[in-house]
Amino acid sequence: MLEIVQKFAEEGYQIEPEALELINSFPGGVNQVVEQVLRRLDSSTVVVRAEDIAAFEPALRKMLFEGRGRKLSPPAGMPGSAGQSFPSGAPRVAVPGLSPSSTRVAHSEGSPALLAAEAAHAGGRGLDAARPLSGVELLCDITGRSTCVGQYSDFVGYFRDRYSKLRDLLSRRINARPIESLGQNTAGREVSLIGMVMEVRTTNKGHRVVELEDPTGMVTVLFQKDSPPFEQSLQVVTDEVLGVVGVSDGSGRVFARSLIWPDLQAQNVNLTPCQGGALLLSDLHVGSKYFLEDAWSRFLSWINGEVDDPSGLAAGVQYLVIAGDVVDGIGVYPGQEGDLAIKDIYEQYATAAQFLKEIPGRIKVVISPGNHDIVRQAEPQPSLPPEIRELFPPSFVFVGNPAWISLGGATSLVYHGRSIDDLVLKIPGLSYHEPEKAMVEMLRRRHLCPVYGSRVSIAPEVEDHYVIQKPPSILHCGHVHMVGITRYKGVTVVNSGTWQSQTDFQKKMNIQPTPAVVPYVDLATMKVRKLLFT
Ligand code: D5M
Ligand code: FE
Ligand code: ZN
Repeated sequence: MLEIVQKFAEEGYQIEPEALELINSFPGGVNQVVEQVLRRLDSSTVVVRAEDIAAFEPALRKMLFEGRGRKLSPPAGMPGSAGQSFPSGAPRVAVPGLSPSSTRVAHSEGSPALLAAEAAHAGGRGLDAARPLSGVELLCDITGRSTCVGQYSDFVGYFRDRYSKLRDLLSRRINARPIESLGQNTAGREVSLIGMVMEVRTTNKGHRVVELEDPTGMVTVLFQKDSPPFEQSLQVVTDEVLGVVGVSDGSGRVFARSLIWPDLQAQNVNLTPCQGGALLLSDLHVGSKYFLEDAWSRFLSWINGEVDDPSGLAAGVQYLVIAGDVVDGIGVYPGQEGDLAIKDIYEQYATAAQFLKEIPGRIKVVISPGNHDIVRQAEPQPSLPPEIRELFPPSFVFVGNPAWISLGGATSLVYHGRSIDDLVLKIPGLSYHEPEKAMVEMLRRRHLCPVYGSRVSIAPEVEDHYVIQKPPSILHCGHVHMVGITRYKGVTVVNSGTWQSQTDFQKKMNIQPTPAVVPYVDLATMKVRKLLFT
């Protein structure tokens, strides 16, 4: 019993005796149950109550027995409504994000020179370094668990799960009523609602209108031009789940007074003791003419201790995580053949394996796929298939996209980041040049891909794997080929750039990559440094 209390205390939670009893009543390993409960708890929880455990009970039992762990009522005509199948084929070190321009210093013989790097973890961690965890653990991904076939009912189920998970998070912040209860008797009264955004538009007079839906009905929410939440309402995107407080007119309209995103609590302090350093990479694009082999060699020389390392960081690296686009793939975009140095995708992976084999064996390597990799394009994506994995050293860990992993106890949410394309397009003020800002929007919305059905095709799985139910210590994305680092309410937010120089296509799109720059995260302090191998 005491051990369980201690485990919760270490994660910053108190636990009620009734909840303890419930945990003990599960058949199977208590440790496993505790671990699963901790994964599912929201950081805003202070005291873990019996009802919290009860809410997780079906999932926990399933996990224990199985050995592991309109949109809400869709209108006719939406994808899948006719029952068709879902298309599944289809160092130099610089201060992170805090200083917008990092000074460049010429590197000597492949050794990354150090500049500066002080972005202390807001909450502080490593308070109990006496019991460090080690190793990589996959906490959750889609691999082997995809069930959807793209039927109408799958879409309804998917959106209901998205709604209910996000409503649960918002319910901690507002006490909402069902939309169906907004009858005549509410005219002139203040009401609170939680709904999914069906539509956003601007009226001729410049007011913003948001159509919100919950499982009981729909309502039109008006953000008047001169009202306090008007500016915020410009950031609203379709399919996200929001809270609104406003005045009902009793006939299906609400005049908004405030808008509430699920967001994170003010400060998420993760007290899990972690040690070592993690290198965050993505978008190697091996096989592309633009893959920067020389820079990669400099990186390998550094990580293998073959060059001077005044920072002393190389020796402390324990983890290396790749957030997708390991290879350039084939047929990903029109005319790609002209950009390929290796035209066979298996050869691309074999070459990538050769490059990655050079990483010292003590470093745990994790590989998650992206939109150029050889897995289904619909997300969530499973991990790379066995015939590809066997090209790599057996110690490598292959996970899906997105994936929750633990790096010696620090939770990292790894997502390739294709939704950044949609966020940049839809949210004013965001740009490819500051991908970390788009990633903060994911955290505010507690969702990796708030906009449904745009650039990213999300398979309607039973569960919405994109809801950020518990804040991770690290949110790690790639895809946009630009390094971006910031910290948001205790979460270390990193976009890990690329190893591919600017392609013709990116030139046309005015995308200026920052290749061969590797973010290094010190897991004890959550300080991030940029190592430059350019
Ligand atoms: O994506 C690399 C970068 O190129 C990323 O910023 C998105 C952008 N990109 C990729 N494909 C497209 C299309 N079709 N339109 C606009 N922008 C795009 P990567 O996935 O590595 O190719
Ligand atoms: Fe890429
Ligand atoms: Zn990509």
